Amino acid sequence: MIVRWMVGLLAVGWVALGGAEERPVAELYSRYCAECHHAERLGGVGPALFPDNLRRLQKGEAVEVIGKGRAATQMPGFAEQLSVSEIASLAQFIQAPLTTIPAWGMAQIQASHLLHREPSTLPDKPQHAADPLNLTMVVELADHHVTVLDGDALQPLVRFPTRFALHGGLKFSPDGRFVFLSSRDGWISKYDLYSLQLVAEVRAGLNTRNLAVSGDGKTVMVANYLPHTLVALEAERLHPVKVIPVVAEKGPESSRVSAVFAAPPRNSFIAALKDLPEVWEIPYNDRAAPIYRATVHDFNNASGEKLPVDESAFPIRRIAVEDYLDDFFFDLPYRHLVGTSRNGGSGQVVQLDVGRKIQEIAIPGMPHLSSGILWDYQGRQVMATPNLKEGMVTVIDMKTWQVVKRIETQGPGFFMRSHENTPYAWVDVFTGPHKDLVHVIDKQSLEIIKTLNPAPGKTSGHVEFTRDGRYALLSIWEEDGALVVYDSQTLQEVKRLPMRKPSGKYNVFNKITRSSGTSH
Ligand code: DHE
Repeated sequence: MIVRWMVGLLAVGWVALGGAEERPVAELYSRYCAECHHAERLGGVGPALFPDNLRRLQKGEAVEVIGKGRAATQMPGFAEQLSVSEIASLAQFIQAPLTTIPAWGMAQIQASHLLHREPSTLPDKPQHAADPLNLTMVVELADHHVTVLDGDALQPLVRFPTRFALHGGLKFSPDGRFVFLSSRDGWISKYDLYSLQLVAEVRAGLNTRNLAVSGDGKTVMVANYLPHTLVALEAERLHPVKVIPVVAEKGPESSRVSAVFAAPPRNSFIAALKDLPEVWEIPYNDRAAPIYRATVHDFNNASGEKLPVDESAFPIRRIAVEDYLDDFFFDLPYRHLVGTSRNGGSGQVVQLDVGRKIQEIAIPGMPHLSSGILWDYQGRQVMATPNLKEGMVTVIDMKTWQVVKRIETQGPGFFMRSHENTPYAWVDVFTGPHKDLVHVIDKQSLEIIKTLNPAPGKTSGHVEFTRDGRYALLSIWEEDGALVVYDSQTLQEVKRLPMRKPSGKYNVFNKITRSSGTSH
């Protein structure tokens, strides 16, 4: 008996020390990585895994990430399933070049285009009785659906299937009639909120980050990790207009695009680049930002085909910055951008008209600027951002760029929201032992006045408000989750609707009026 116990103990120790027989790396990859990163390493829910795409990965970092996971992403640690040498083999495997990287240029994008409904045949009035500006889209990740919620009845109006794994905020046409969705594997969809049907779809990339709709409603810009491109689509039928390769001005280096945002007062798009220390501004008409250098690149796809586009369309203004900026926040006139790198530490304030950094802000941890919000505080405007690594909300004065307060929370948070008609700002505790908590912060005292625990033990996160700010809608972010409706004044629960892993929520009115309490 004792002998058997000792043999068992030795075997466990042997495995823990990495002495067990190593499984072939291809088998490990398909068992542990392919589901999220794609069988051919081209990316899916997780990014593509090959050297061109992983240039910023420090030496040894791959081993660390495979073993321990990556904070603020869906990447878990595999130290318990894989031996030390298996982790090392996988880290080496993903650094080996791919034999073929599929082309995804204009020809492929055009070929993927699907027109489900000719826009000229769509009705010109809503075909339902709900207030079209008080609809809220709820993304349900468990079974890839969107529920369209009637914000007055607080009841689902319709639920429609989406492409696999939507990510980033849903975006609306300026009049709020159409909603645009992007999936991590590159599909862009346009849905009509009058007739409640899909209009068009196109696959703009292989691994996509997000999309932005221009202030004039004519262009949809898509940010891709793979290939390293921005893709302009005309917004009516989603036909591709231009593929913009994201390359260094002088060198062969190219970059993934972390995200693209519309800056309507500037008539431009602004893109965050993951692998080049630059911010790109891309004007979409003549009244664009005053200073820019046009650097339009012909795009040649794998077969060398030249695009039939107006070369002067979408010129690129490059703004050099001191670090890679992965994540952005803008002031309301879009004159300033606050950017941070995911490596964390500090934020840079870039004045967009002059095109240079004007200030540094000390923000420890990993602020999640794209979830930041604004409000008026003691006669000035402040922004507040959750933090993906630390239990804190940082409140920053938008004029002096000084930190007004660091509000301690029960753990790292992902999302923050408020509304002009409520005195409170809501922030979740998205990860860690307190992932079931949501804090309510008084916007004037900057104190947490209540902490909600709507479903003990279950992840609660991401709040959106109804059009009038009367109700706050909170996700219980679980397979068999729910949408919890709170009275935003009394903070009492009003009702609970079962939903399948509800994630982001987007109210048409709050989004198209660019409420200061919502993300960009
Ligand atoms: Fe997101 C928005 C980046 C992981 C859910 N996320 C955004 C935006 C960016 C971003 C740049 C703003 C774009 C926009 O709205 O147009 N997200 C990143 C990352 O870099 C990160 C940390 C790693 C990654 O895997 O890409 C990341 N994000 C996640 C998740 O793991 C989340 C929680 C689950 C998921 O769906 O993948 C997630 N991100 C979201 C949501 C929004 C979002 C729901 C929109 C929030 C909003 O209210 O606008």
